[in-house]
Amino acid sequence: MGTTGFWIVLLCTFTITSTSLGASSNNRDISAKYVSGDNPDEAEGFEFLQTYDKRASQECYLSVLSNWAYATNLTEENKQNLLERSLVYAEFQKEAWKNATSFAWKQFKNPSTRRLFKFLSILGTAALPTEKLKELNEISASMEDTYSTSKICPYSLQVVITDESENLDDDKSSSEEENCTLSLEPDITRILKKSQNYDELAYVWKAWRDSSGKKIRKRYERFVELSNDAARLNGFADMGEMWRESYESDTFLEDLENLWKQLLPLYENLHAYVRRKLISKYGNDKIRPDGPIPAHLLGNMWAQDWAGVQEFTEPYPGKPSLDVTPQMVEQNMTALDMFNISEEFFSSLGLKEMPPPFWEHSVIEKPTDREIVCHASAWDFCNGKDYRIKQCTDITMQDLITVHHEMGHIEYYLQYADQPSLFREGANPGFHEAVGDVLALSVSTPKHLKAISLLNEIADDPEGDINYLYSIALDKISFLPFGYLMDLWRWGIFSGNTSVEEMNTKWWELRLKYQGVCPPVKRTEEDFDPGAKYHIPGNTPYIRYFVSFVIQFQFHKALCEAAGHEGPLYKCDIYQSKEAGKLLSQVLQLGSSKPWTEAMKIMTGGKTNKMDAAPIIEYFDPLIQWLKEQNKNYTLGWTSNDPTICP
Ligand code: KAW
Ligand code: ZN
Repeated sequence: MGTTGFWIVLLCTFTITSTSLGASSNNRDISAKYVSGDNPDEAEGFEFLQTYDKRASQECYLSVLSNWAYATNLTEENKQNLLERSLVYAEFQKEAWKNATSFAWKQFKNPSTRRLFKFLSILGTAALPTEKLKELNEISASMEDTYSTSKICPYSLQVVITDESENLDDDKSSSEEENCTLSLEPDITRILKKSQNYDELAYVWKAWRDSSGKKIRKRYERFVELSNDAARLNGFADMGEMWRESYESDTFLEDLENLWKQLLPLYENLHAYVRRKLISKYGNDKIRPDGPIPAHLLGNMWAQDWAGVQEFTEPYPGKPSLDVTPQMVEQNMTALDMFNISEEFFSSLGLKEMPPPFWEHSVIEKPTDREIVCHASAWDFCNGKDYRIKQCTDITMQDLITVHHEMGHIEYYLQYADQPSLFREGANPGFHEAVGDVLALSVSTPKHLKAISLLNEIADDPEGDINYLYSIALDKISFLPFGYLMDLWRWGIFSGNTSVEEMNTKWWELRLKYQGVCPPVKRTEEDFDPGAKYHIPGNTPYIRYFVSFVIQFQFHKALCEAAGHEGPLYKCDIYQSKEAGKLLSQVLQLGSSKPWTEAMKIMTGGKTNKMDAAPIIEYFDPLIQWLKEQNKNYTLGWTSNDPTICP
């Protein structure tokens, strides 16, 4: 999360802005894209940018500070401060926009100067009249608040309540409330991962949606209207189109669809295999052999990654487990230890260490004395000094990977710190999401885990390799359709192709079509299930993760080649390779100063400037062959007549 102009608005939930632009006295069209004026003086334009940069960094600092204060302590006072600060920041942005768009910048000679003006000429939500902007900011803050403070009652209490529901007295409601304190992180997440009780899982799955998404529905409808108003004032058809602009590509939608088509066979084979294992566990009265998988049985609240089913679905059981969570707990590892492990990997590549303010100010454990936004994030305070992570770290292998993910964001910040503020962004949002994950691909290898004493013994044989690839597939392949459909859904809402009366049904149509999952209890338009996933109330675009999951394998392959790795891609560990570190750093240092296609070209040594599914397919190839063999006498894919309830 950072804060400068349009590109930031796309990244940061609350760094939104404005007052009435209509008052601007000149006749520049405020509802055109990339507005420019008639001042041809490039030297003056350059000077303006220098002044802008200093002010922008200061304003950004104050804005991010108020965001941080609220996100790490969800009080009414902090919310009011944030809302006020957002309006001040919007004023600054509008002022900057007015000045910037007086220049005939499209005729400027210097390409970097043109690019800076291009970024500045999109105002973002600050284009809204003040009243609407205020309303948008308030809705954003309140949706995030509802999501982040949502709690549910334990299943055990539910059983008691239904058993004794006839003779309950007044004491019940108070004892019920006292016990209804389960939060998503860590309680509910742990239940989803660990419980193998069909009914308990269905209860928790529904209770979470009742207490989060359902409550947000009405506010989200208004939020969409206001967001679209803003997008139109910026010259876009709707907010979905405005979001997609950060990829600077005319073929983005086609490219995504093509990638998905190439990856579908991998997903279908994993889906069919896991479905069979789940039928063995839960029975064929619960799951059809050619049907979708009930969404609550995959070990994750959104069925977005399936690591939770690893233990009982492993291809070759009885080998050393690849989930090192027990070792971490046994070693009494702390959140701080996990952050130190991650930092050590970055420095082994010759990359930058986390600066002292990072260690001083980051929140890496869930506080017990206040409510915070637990969903992990990485923050750039725009002053070249202050960088922080906020994470309610649980002592699990999955969270160790998340620590690397978040630290990847900080490393990107540190690498592009010398760029002008407008270029302190990822080459595209998917690049930002990919950095930490690329390192985590090396960290997760059995050899590396053994080297850092998290595994005692490794199964260095073909069966062990399949187990390993399978465990990574449960993180990466399972995620792909979810990473794709989140924004397919949102783009449909923003464009109006999906009407508000069918928001939830459409969600389940996409969940069925792409993921092949179904809800364990009937869903209706009273519910709002997308709102039960952080990025919807948090207003964070999601296609970046789909992009990241594809390109991180391109990066992994390129860095492994730089490191001189030989042999299969999945065995590569770039630990301590200064060559790999140098290449990565070259790309990160660019920030968004060049279109991402150029960054991709540098990363791949000129081989391609596109997103390419070939490396992820290559990485998983032995597993794909194995799964195909396992599935040869079984149905691939799924059918269902009604996406809003499991058949
Ligand atoms: C995922 C990603 C990597 C590995 C495993 C994964 N499993 C699932 C995901 C996708 C996604 C998720 O949980 O559904 N991951 C995250 O949300 C991690 C959080 C984040 O680092 O991406 C965070 C989200 C966020 C964005 C804006 C406001 C608040 C939270 N993004 C950043 O902190 C961030 C930092 C710099 C630039 C852009 C984003
Ligand atoms: Zn991230």
